[in-house]
Parts: sequence; structure tokens; C-alpha cells
Amino acid sequence: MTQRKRALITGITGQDGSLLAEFLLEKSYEVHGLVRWDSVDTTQRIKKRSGSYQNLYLHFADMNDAQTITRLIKETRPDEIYNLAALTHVQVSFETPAAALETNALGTQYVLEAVRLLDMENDVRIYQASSSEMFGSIPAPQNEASPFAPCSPYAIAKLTAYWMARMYRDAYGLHVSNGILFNHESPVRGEDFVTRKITKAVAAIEAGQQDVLALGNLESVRDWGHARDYIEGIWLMLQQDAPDDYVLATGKAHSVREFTERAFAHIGVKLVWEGEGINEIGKDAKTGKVLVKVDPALFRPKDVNYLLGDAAKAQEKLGWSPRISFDDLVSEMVNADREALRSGEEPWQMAG
Ligand code: NDP
Ligand code: GDR
Repeated sequence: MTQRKRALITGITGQDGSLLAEFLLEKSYEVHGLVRWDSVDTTQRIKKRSGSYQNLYLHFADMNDAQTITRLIKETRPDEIYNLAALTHVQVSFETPAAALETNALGTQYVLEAVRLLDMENDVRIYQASSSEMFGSIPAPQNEASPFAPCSPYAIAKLTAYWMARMYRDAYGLHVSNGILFNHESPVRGEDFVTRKITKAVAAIEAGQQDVLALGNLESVRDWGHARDYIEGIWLMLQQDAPDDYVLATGKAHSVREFTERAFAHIGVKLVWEGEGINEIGKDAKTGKVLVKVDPALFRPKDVNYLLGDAAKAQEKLGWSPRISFDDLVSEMVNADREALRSGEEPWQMAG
């Protein structure tokens, strides 16, 4: 009988961590997750989605605590480590730059060094969650050969971790792969990211529970995919004999404005825009009611304006390509938020 594979996931309570845990448990992995203690229970999402599996184990740890990370890698002896934990909100990273560096950069170095200290270089494969934000305003489409020009504390910290992973691969032979992922969303996306903020507001406005959606930079363009597709790509990277770096993206670009229009269209509302800049508003074409406004407080000190990925390498080498379209992504997210309002359950409590 072949032995059950063992995975260790940092950031298991987040969007990708909870979806990846479910994906790996479905594949009969034994899954260990690092969770940090909080005064509210942050493990609800993962427990609700995957708690019925026998092979899920959660351990208290923090990415800023090298000793505990080392001890847990020693105790769990994983075949695969997925390093997903990070301070992930780009705007927040401008307010807490040192925390972004500590968690996203140093935290990654703790994981890599632990593997070396424990002489596990040949026993474990590591996924490092790198980001399209590392490209900054480099012209699109961006791929593995594009230069980097990070322009937020988040992206600078992620780029440090990216290079740290490459250095451990080249210098010490670690099997570590960087996934340079473009934005990927789902009904369990955190509520502060723009897609989920929009779909949640659209559902609440339809239900008469919210009047207006306030947004920042409407012109910002992102390459938005579905997290379910990306989880499979992440896993595929660690199934390769040799470690490497891969971009995962859809190759399709949409602005925040387009995402908003599409989400409202899903509930039968056509938006028309009036005014300019911070005075711009979005109105219901039929009733004239103001549904969207611009809030200057939501602009970043420096934003990345246009991200569009080229995932040809992942397609060729991993056989990966995204299946879920932009329209289906938006519809699924709006429907999940509608259902959440109706049922009183959060989207992560629902199946699917
Ligand atoms: P989430 O924000 O949903 O989850 C982040 C996770 O990191 C949470 O589990 C959080 O725990 C954990 N975490 C944060 N700080 C610490 C810490 N100090 N110690 C331990 N755990 C910590 O992010 P996503 O799931 O969206 O992203 C997963 C990874 O992929 C991240 O590294 C992100 O930067 C990267 N990425 C994401 C993309 C996306 O579009 N989603 C695109 C490109 C890269 P808690 O629940 O306690 O807060
Ligand atoms: P991003 O995602 O910064 O790309 O990082 P986010 O959804 O936060 O912003 C996308 C774009 O929308 C603009 N925007 C707003 N953003 C938020 N959050 N709230 C608003 O009200 C709003 N209005 C406009 C932003 O200015 C930005 O241009 C995400 C995270 O998951 C990172 O961890 C990950 O690395 C990258 O995606 C790839």
C-alpha cells in the first residue's frame, strides 16, 4: 500500500489555504495547518469546510516565530509544504510595512531555513506563494521572464521571499517552486478585497440592506481568475520532478469598473456613470438611484494599474489552464452572497 502523502499548509485559514486543504483531503492527503491564535475563532472556515475529514490537523503557530515553525516541520515531516501565510492586503501593507516584511519575507525564510536545518532538503517539496504584484507597472502581459518593479510594502516583501526561495533552490538544492499568481477570487475571498466587497454589496443593495457601494480606483485593471482553478495549478507545481517558477493567470483583463458593472448586471441592474474622478457616481439606469460612489480614502499611496498575465509556461509544462470564465466567477460570487443573506450563513459555510 502506498503511504498517504502529508502536506503542511501555512495560511490554512485563508481563501487559498482552506480551498487547498479541501482539495488535498479529497486526494487522501494527511493535511497539517498552521493557525495563529486569535480572540475570535479564525479556524471556523477551515473546520466548517474540512473538519469532517479524519486527516486534518491544526497547530498553533505564527509566521514570526521561527522556533515553532521549525518544530512543527520537524514533528509533521511533510512531503509538501505550501507557504501561503502572509499579510495579503496591499493597502494595509502601506500602513504596517514592517509587519508585511516580517510575515511575508522573514516568515518565508524561516520555513526555508527550517528545512535546511532539519536536513530535509531531499524529503520535502515547497510551494512559495508569490504574486503578480511583484511586477508593479511593468508593461503587460507579464510572465516569468518579465522584470519586477514592486511598488508596495506587500510586493517588496513578496519579492524578497521569491528571491529567497530561488536562492535556497540554487544554493542548497531545495525543491521549492514560486507560483506567481495573478488575482484569484471565490465566494470565500476575504471581504476587504475589491471583488468580494463588490459582490457582497450588490447582494445587500438588492436585499435593501445597503444603499451605496463606495470604491477607490475604478480604472485599475486586474487579471481575475477563479481560486479553484489556481489551487489545482499550485498542486501541479509540486508534482513536477524539478522545481521551477510559474505564472498562473487567465490572460484576460478587466477593470474594477467592469467588475462592478458585471456584478450589478447579474441582479438585473444596468449602471450608468456620471461625473469624473472622485466625483464620479454610478446610477441605476432605470431608477436614477445612486448605487456607487468614489471614496478618496480607498485610493492607495501608489497603485498597480494594469496586471495581465501570460500563463503559457504553466500551460505547456503543467498542462494547466483556467476553466472558469470571468462572467461565471462574478455570477457565482454574487449568487453566494445572495444566498448568504437569505440563509444567514457565510459563503464558506456552504458547500461548493
Ligand atoms: P488570505 O488573506 O485569505 O489568507 C492569508 C492567510 O495568512 C490567513 O490564513 C492568515 O491567518 C495567515 N496569516 C497572516 N499572517 C500570519 C502570521 N503572522 N502567522 C500565521 N499566519 C498568518 O490570502 P489568500 O488565501 O488570498 O492568499 C494566499 C497566499 O497567496 C498569500 O501569501 C497571498 O499573498 C498569495 N497570493 C494571493 C493571491 C490572490 O489573488 N488570492 C494572488 C497572488 C498571491 P488569519 O486567518 O489568522 O488571518
Ligand atoms: P490586489 O487586490 O491589491 O490586486 O491584491 P484588491 O482586490 O485589494 O485590489 C484590486 C484593485 O482594486 C482597487 N480598488 C479597491 N481595492 C479594495 N481592496 N477595496 C476597494 O474599495 C477598492 N476600490 C478600488 C485597488 O486599488 C486595486 O487596484 C490581491 C491580494 O490578494 C494580494 O495578496 C495578491 O498578491 C494580489 O491580489 C495578486
